[in-house]
Amino acid sequence: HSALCSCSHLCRTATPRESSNSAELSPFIDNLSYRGLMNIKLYDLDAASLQLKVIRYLEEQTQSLCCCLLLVSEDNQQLFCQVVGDKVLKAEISFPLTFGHLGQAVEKRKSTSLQDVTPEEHQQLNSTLGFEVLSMLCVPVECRATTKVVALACAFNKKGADRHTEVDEHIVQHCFRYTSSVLTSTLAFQKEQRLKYECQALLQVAKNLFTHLDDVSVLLKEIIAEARSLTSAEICSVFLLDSVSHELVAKVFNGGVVIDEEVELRIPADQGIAGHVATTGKILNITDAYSHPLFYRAVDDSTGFKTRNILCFPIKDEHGEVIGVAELVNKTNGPWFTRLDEDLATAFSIYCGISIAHSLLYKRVDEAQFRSQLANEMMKYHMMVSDEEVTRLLTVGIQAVGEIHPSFSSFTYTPRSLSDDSTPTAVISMFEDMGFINTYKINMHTLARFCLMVKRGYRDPPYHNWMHAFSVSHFCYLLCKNLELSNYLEDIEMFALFVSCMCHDLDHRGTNNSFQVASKSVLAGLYSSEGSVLERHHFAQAIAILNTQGCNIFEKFSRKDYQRMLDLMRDIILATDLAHHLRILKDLQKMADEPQHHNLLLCLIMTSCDLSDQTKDWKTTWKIAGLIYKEFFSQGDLEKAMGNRPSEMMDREKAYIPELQTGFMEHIAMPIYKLLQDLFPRSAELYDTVASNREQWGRVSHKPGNDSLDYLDAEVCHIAAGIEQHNADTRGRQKRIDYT
Ligand SMILES: *C1O[C@H](CO)[C@@H](O)[C@H](O)[C@H]1NC(C)=O
Ligand SMILES: *[C@@H]1O[C@H](CO)[C@@H](O)[C@H](O)[C@H]1NC(C)=O
Ligand SMILES: *[C@@H]1O[C@H](CO)[C@@H](O)[C@H](O)[C@H]1NC(C)=O
Ligand SMILES: [Zn+2]
Repeated sequence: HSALCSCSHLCRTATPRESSNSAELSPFIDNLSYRGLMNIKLYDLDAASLQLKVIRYLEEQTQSLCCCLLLVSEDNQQLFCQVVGDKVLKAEISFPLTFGHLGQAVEKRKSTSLQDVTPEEHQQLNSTLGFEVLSMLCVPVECRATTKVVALACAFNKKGADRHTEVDEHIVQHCFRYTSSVLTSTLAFQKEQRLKYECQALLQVAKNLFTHLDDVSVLLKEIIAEARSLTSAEICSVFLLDSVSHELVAKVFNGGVVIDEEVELRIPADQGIAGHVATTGKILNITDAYSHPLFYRAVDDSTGFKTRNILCFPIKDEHGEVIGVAELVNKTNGPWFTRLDEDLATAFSIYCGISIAHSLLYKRVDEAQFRSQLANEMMKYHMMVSDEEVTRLLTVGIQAVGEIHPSFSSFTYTPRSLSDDSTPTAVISMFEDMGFINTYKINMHTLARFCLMVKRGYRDPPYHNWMHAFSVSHFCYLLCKNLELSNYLEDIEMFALFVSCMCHDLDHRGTNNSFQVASKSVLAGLYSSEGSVLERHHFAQAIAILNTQGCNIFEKFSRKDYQRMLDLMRDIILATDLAHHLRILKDLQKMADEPQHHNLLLCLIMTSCDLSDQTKDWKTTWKIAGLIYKEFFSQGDLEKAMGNRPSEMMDREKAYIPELQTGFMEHIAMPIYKLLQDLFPRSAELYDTVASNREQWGRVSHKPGNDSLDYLDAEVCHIAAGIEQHNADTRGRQKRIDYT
């Protein structure tokens, strides 16, 4: 799963479909096909690639022209389809689960064939699939853990026969005996990614809203345009409540701002769907407008619109009073608005409410302090961790570190090899192993909630995401275990280090400090006068999390210790600005004679944790470079879009990665681990690995052409070829290539 291949599109085209040679189908599922099944690597795939593989396997094994998976939605209301045969659909198809016999196949857990469906359903299948369906077999797939039906596996048009057989059914069932759990977990992951994306979209919206706080109509237009695109609605409108006349006034109608007061559309605040929502304050999700008693048909008749479905939600102020109503009409990529859309709308209505209320109150808002308060309010809603999540994390109990991996405590262990899901458990194991839980009497629920909140506080840029924070924290743990840091540092300093590692890049946006200032971002507005803009924000976010109900892992501290803890965290997190590191470098070099200087030592340790990817094997270092430059280049793209010239390192058309990496390692990374080695001779192996990685970069850059790099293993070779290709292109300055 290389960095180069993280784009699933590339992966798909990189695995060409082999033509299936029509080997005779064995009446029994023999060892061979079992092994065939095991040979397709199912882990580490995204949902689409996984489905492609499973479908291809089913097509070969059941000798079918085409197969697909109809997935059952979370709320059991819909079937949806993302992949048909070898095609990943641009937009997923979905239909109600009550849809004829396929719905029954799910409900009754019974396989269905073409003979079972009505001619209308047959017709519908033909037109959806784009070919004449001659035979069909749809087998329900159960999730082994929950025994819920999670999908229907469908095979169409058996080759050389007019129908599928019982053997085919067995093949399908057999296939999912081994793959259903991977399938369900991948789908769950996909859903989580989508939620994360949507949350980020919301935060982005919140950010945009700040710039329009002075003009309520523009603000509303902005809000509704976002709501519309997030939920895929055809039409959108916003009504604000005029409490004097008790009417709803259309401020945005059909996507356009209503400016002309003359033609303002006003409806009584207690009539129709919008009126109902305004009165009850509850969201209304109407799947079939014409059959709904509240739907007022006259508007459609006069405008010629046809309304299929509606999602109408209240907009409330901070005190929960309804101040308006938003209406989304006609879901474009599905039969009606889903549960997910409702969740989005609910989150949205809170955001809208807060910004509208402020906008109405304060005509002009430019005070940084105020904006920051606003951002924090939004943050609180955005980041809520549910009790269930906390309970789920705690039910497994505290895992011993050796159980996570036998070499979990060794410098050679790569924490990034853990799955995202298992990182919170691992963090708790490290807390336990370092004795923090015991020493500081940390409540387990508080700890679990804190960890989940911190994880959630990270966005998803290629490099500065939670996985980075996790691996940095793990390295801190390694130093603690292997260098006996407790001989040098106080307990509370060690604790501050570890928590700071977890929090040190919170809410990083994938762009650097100069970019914040150049783009006049909200953060720059808040902190640019003090320098280290991002680091100050990371620290502020850490404090915001500690201040959130049920998250303060320092709650049992004395007042004095609490203050000490926060001071330490601030100093340590601010030290992650490399500019700070370079400022104190001279002092660090002097420290070898005077290791008692705790503050300097903490800074050095923090920086060595932050750059610790460089101390891992070459393959890891290489992959991480891919992620870092992916992030740099997207900042470069933004700078170009703003009309600025990015620095060479950020410019995908100019950067020569091996040279940049060599420079970085020689001038920044190697001196750091050298210093560490001078202070702690036991850390010598770290310096050695960094130095050897630097050698590797040198070899990449001096290798002429892009022929085989046989000193690397196969996978790295593949990545190397990508970099070589990139470099060749860069040198030739002929062709723009996406490194990632
Ligand atoms: C939204 O529609 C779905 C599907 O009919 C229904 O189950 C759900 O209860 C509706 N939600 C609301 C809040 O009306
Ligand atoms: C809503 O969807 C229906 C059916 O797809 C379509 O005929 C109608 O024009 C749409 N309504 C609007 C307002 O776009
Ligand atoms: C941050 O980005 C700017 C703009 O591309 C660049 O000039 C600068 O060198 C970068 N700073 C660091 C510390 O990487
Ligand atoms: Zn970092």
